[in-house]
Amino acid sequence: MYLSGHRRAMGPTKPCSDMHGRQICVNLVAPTSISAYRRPRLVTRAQVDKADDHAVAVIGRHKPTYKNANFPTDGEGRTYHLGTKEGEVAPRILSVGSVSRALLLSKLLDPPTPGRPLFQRTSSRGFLTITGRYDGEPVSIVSTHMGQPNMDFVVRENRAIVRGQMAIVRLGTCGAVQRPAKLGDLLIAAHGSIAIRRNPDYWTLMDGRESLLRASNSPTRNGTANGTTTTNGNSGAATYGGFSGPKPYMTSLPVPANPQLAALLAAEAAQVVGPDRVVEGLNASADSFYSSQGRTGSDFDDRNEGLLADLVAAHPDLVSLEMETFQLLDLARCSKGSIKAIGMCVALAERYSNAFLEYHKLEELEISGGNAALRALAHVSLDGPSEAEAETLKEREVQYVWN
Ligand code: R1P
Repeated sequence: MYLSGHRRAMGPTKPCSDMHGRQICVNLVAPTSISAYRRPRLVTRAQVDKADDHAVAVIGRHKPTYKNANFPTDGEGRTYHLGTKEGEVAPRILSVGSVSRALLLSKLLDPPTPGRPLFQRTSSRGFLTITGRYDGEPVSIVSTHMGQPNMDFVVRENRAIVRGQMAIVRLGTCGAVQRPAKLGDLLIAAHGSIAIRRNPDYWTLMDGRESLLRASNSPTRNGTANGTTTTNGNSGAATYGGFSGPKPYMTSLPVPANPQLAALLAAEAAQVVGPDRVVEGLNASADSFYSSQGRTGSDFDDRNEGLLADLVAAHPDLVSLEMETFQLLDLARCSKGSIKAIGMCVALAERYSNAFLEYHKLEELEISGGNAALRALAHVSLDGPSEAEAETLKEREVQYVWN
């Protein structure tokens, strides 16, 4: 769609494509004529034909028609957030945080045949999927962005459009929680992952608790108020002068990683960077970068000063702290055996020394980790679709972008 009627009033335009790959134009700068210095009026793409010269369409708000509120897909079978459909995503997926990491690691894929570039699609929500082959095996690289809800989209929407068993490896960045994990190491969640969640009830109930605490400290009562030292921690409720209440941060029990994929990945990683740069252990995925990872500051009442120390005391094998692996492993665990998953992260920060990796070193480590992850993905054994499923696929003539 070309908004030619509005080009004159709105100045230069930038050509780009909409989510269907159709050519559209976006106005870039204010108009040059004095009368046209009026603030442009935003209209939806549906209204653009009736709009005046000062209107500019809100690009990207136009979505195809979705059916099924329970699991929305469009008329082509494309998922709601990732925008991919059957045949575009391989059963072996490398999930990475950023778009730039996905683009970088796509250079490690087998060179595409001339005139047939790698499949690449960016959804309206910014999820990028790149599909090609690695060591001859079809693989997809998906930029997952940040946090557990985004990992949930990636796992569930890809599961819905891929047939047969799947393998998903996350390659991210993380904080190294304790030695032997150090800056630049590849930390593998071979012992699984716990989740850390901030508990808003702690603050909601704080007033009531503090009055209980004051009462328990009063000279008319016996006992010691020990609540002041138990604002953080990993298990059980905090005690306030004999009254127990919720704690500011809650941690889950560990969920396991796939042992076969973990062993493969550890072996590949050791081969790429050397065994002394690979550490296997437990991961923790937090629901935020700041308070739930024990980062302190004075702007908010976070009550997290002892969080890291408590985590380490409760989990001596804890090595990495990030934001997505738990969701991946939890969904794989609940996938009825249909997903094998593991997470590996480059240690970008040392939480115990407060050191942060020089950013220019990150790309090299992403490539090392990417090579190890892609090798593990390409070589892990997966069950194909059942006979009945294979039959339906043939009947439906699904087109695979890697063929
Ligand atoms: C925070 O800066 C982000 O970096 C880490 C965290 O898990 C979070 O997503 O991983 P990625 O580098 O994969 O995004």
